[in-house]
Amino acid sequence: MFAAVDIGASSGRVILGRVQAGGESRDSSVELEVVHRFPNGVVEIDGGLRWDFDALFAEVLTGLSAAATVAAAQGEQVASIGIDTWAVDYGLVNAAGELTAQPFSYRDDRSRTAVEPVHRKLDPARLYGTTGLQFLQFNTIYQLACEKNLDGMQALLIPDLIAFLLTGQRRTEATNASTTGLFDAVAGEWATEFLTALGLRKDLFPPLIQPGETVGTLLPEIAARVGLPQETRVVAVGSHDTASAVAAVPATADDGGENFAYISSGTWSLVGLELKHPVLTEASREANFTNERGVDGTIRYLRNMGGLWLLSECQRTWAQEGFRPELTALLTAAAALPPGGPQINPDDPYFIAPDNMPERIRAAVRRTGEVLPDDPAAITRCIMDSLAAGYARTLRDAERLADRTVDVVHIVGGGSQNRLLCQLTADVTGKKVVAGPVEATALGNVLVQARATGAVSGELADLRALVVHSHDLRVFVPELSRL
Ligand code: ADP
Ligand code: LRH
Repeated sequence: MFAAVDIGASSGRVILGRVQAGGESRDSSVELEVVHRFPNGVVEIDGGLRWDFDALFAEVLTGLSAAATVAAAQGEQVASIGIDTWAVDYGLVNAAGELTAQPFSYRDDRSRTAVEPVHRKLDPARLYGTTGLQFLQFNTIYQLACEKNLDGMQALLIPDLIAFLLTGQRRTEATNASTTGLFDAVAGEWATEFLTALGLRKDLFPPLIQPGETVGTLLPEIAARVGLPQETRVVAVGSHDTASAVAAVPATADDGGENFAYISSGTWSLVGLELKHPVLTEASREANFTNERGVDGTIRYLRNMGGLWLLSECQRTWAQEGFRPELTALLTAAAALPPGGPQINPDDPYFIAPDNMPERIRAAVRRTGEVLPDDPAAITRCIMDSLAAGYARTLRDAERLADRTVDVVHIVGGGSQNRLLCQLTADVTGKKVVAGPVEATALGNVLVQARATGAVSGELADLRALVVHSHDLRVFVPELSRL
């Protein structure tokens, strides 16, 4: 069995994965069992929006203990551990190996003011030509420019920081490195000239490691604490959660081979294609597409779009006002409203910070000259219409920029349970939508571990076939009458 530590911006889980490889691929399967779940979110610490990393790491240990207990009860062992989280953010570790502060969240506003100074040293066109990274004000490169003192420090991306505390080994996993703005998309190496240009040490980040390689084995004190043998390996997976999610997109040869698109739908919506080579054209930069690294050296050609953060933040505000609608009931009420209502731009940086989201959405609609009632169902519908319209625009751009035709759109992650969003996406794109699995990220994490330990073999397509065999997927076809 394999333990997947998967922490998103809204929640984390430790999941046990069991992989069975049959002689025929249809006899193979990958099953998950969630052994520990915990909430996550940004918190105000020392005057900044940060992640309570110490609390998250304690949850990881609790989860690994649970994994050890559950596996042992079934007469099995945890063969290895893989870790994935959201991208971009990092913790600073000193020479003694101590985390010097709780890591800043990308939702903190500090990096906005660092964009211009960085661009004065490194022209955005030059940056894009090498990194292929979508401009987002919180990319690691801008966050690092806010650091006052990096002497003797190393920056560890969040999954790498967890792996370091478990094993004592410092590495930077490549799929997540590709979100820093300091990674060469073609060479697959650090863009050291950019580190130098910004006055950063070349060894600010630890050396790269690829998904499937071993980070190390458990430190004795960690092994004792969680009840796992010290030889238990931490294996690098697609440690950027989106890389693991895309690795488990249940695309099949029936989807027209490579003619599938995906939407990894959670706090953010990651909307795009899997390519063999990056697209670094000026047109691609203007459309703000990213070329992040996927498992097996693939390119995740996508746009990071606004996501269900818009809704979860509304829910948080409504709860503070004493109104706690059940999510399914809210979505049903939103689905009953007529189409053609007002829309917002879900990508507007105006929505990044946590603050009265319903009012911010209504204000954004007012600026378009329309009126959105102060009613949770209407606001929910506005979010869903806006997301679906954004998905359609982005997919059209992706097809044009990468010269691909998309036959089917796979929606994975928490948002794949949102029937309204899935149906609207089918309606507005005019394409078949296949929803699920919810836990694609953990599946991608487990499958890469399984392949690393020899439990399964093959290419990404073979790993994806296991997902297709083991999970129920829901199909949505366009209902043009609803538009
Ligand atoms: P992240 O990894 O970014 O934390 P997830 O992939 O876990 O995000 O997705 C979380 C989102 O999934 C929630 O904000 C919510 O909108 C959506 N979601 C969760 N459960 C359901 C459900 N039963 N029905 C519809 N949507 C759901
Ligand atoms: C999704 C995600 C996304 C990044 C964002 C910071 O969880 O990793 O791919 O752009 O968080």
